[in-house]
Amino acid sequence: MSLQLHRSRIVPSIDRRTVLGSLGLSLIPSGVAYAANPALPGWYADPEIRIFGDRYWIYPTHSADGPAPATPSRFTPWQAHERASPKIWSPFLRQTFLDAFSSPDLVSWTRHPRVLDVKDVSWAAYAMWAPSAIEQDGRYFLFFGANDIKTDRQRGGIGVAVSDRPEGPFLDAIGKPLIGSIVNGAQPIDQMAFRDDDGTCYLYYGGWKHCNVVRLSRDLTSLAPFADGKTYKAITPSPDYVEGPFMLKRRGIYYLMWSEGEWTGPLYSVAYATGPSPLGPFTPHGRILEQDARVARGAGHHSAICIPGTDDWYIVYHRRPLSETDGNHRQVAIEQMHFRKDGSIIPVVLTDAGVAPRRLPLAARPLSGV
Ligand code: FUB
Repeated sequence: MSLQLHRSRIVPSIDRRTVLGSLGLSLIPSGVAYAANPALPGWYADPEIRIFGDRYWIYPTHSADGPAPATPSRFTPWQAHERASPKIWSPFLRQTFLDAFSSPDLVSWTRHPRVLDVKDVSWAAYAMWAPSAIEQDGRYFLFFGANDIKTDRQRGGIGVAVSDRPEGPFLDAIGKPLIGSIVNGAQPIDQMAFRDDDGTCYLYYGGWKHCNVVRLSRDLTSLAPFADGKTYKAITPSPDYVEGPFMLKRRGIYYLMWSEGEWTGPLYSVAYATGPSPLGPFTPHGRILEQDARVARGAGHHSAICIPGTDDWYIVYHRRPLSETDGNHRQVAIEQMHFRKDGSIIPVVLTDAGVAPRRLPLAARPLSGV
């Protein structure tokens, strides 16, 4: 089952011309149809954008309030037992599945419900968060967080699921968490899979103000030690780092990005650092995405994509409408992201207009992770 959504509308082009003109960028002809922001309908957060074949894919966290899932997942006795803990914040009990969205042009999105469900992950019971998808040898791997673990005594952490198709269904690949404990102070959440140009895949992850990176095995279902024998490397790039790491590579420079602030509040934001290798060392350069009192608050936990064969970048992130204060009321938005000549990132302008339709070049299959 899928739901076709078309959210484009004609917007007054003068606004975007003014904004882009102030950035020294080329003008856009008037009358162009843009996707409205939010780009996706419903409450979703932590969006990761990917290109698979000729389509864009967004894998977000389901981010609704309230005590129960909209449509109940089936629970085993163990899952039901875990869910009965009074310590769990009720909105997290709704997060028993992940939806995905696909689009040929960044404007018209098709919803693919429940690409992953706790019914197919025996050790996951709630708080399914921040999916990260990557293709390897014709199969699709979805890394996800579950159970919001606070101690090593709890079962949960980061899992990996696999499917033959980007729309799933994804099934648990190893029957247990891939990372199920707290290492270097990092809560095992907010994973992001990145493939470097040499084919090596890394997983960046970490909440609680600590960021780790691990190397993935060739089949992406286990951790492969680094050359020095270590499996986990602490790479927290800044004292302000909180969670949501994202890695991109441009012109040989590694950009480690992350979210700062409290995700339920207005000040949530995105900052970045650069380094000469996937392991750093990383030099912080400050924030590039934050609230705009005229548009939305709590802008953060993002991902980014480069159109293959170009230097055109898009950032996908979540934000809270000005009318909302509920922490879980988060929506997914898309903007263009621009680099200066010196490689630094120009702070992103939050818009209600969104982006113009952008089809992928034929046979777009990027080698690197994004
Ligand atoms: O969506 C659940 C959590 O909120 C994510 O793991 C954090 O990054 C924050 O966005």
